Amino acid sequence: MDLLLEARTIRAVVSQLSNQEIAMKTLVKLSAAVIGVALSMPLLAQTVDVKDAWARSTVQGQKASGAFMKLTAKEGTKLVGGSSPVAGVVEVHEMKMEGNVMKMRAVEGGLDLPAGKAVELKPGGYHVMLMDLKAALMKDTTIPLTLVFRDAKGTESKMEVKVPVSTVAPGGSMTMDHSQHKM
Ligand SMILES: [Cu+2]
Repeated sequence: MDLLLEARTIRAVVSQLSNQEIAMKTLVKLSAAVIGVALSMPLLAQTVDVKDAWARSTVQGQKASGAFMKLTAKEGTKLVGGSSPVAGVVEVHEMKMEGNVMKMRAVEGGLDLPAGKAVELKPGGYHVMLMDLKAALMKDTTIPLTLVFRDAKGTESKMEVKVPVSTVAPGGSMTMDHSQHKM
């Protein structure tokens, strides 16, 4: 978990710089470096398999978006939160019909990931909510996203994933447009 501590330290240092634009650019570069190191370390324990991750692109001024993926835990755990240098707040959300109104809210206590069972986060259902976006999420870029898991014993672990930004789900199926969703 040294890499995550390093990322946190970098973030703390960068946040102290006065010029926000320079800070953001530096942060993006440093984050890329940290991910590069993480990917080159295959021995790092991966207890949750992340597949088909993507985040929805945003337009300038849009403050929120969603990230989607398929998660399969080796041992039962919960997705309890996350963080990303591109967003001020990252939460695990679910969307549900209440009467005939689609409502979104934080998943209390975290999203259950039963052992060996794929759990899909997708538009209109569970999603990782990216709020207080620092810049528009541009199509065909990738964003770093740190997922936070908590196992049955209450031990937290983190995993950093690179999430491609796209306008639609990979495969291009018809999906609900998250950008229309009012906070
Ligand atoms: Cu949401």
